[in-house]
Amino acid sequence: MKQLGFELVNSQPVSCTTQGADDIGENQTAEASLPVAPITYLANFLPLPLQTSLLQEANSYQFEKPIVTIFGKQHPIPRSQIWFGDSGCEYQYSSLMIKPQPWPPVLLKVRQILESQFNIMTNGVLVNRYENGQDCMGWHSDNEPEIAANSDIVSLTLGASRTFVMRHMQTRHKHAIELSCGDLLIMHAGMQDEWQHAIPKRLKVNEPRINFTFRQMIVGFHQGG
Ligand SMILES: O=C(O)CCC(=O)C(=O)O
Ligand SMILES: [Mn+2]
Repeated sequence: MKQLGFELVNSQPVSCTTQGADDIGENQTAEASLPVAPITYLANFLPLPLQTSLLQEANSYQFEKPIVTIFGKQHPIPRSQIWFGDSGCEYQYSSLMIKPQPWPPVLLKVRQILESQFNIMTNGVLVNRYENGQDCMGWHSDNEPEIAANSDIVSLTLGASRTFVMRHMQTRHKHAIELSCGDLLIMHAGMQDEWQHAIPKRLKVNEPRINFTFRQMIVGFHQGG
């Protein structure tokens, strides 16, 4: 198996493999070091007390499972989600227009930590709740036009570990990284242009996972149009 790696900034080594999203076994990983995908991975970034209070707060979020139309057929998305953001930060997702809910206090604190520690400014966060390993997210890039060009997207994981897979759009090389409770993954500029990512099903996972992707939106993008 050919091993490739990631750009790692102030981070611990990651495990990766070049197999596909569907054929990556749960125990098949290997250490890698070559810089490839423009990401930064910080294992166990969020302090335990903040993990606990954020999980507690997330229990009160009003998650929804929107119905999307794919090739003319209607499907509920295979996870639930909620969008928090500043005023003027509407998010369009598979032809659905989602209005931002006001920031809850603990999530706002995490946003401020991202600003102070990394100088990463965000004004919206998509929270995805994967009930168990049946819930998943298909291949995609976060390349919607309302996301500020060349901005970083920061992903924080709580709860169950799940595999985050990346696929280079041109070479089709694939990598996988296991995201566990408290881990932070920063997708830098270029990631959404050159790579897709996904969360494949993991039938052995029985616990919920909550993922927060903090984004910088163009304020007012969907207003007046
Ligand atoms: O759950 C994850 O780690 C990925 C979430 C994601 O890709 C997204 O919200 O766009
Ligand atoms: Mn994404």
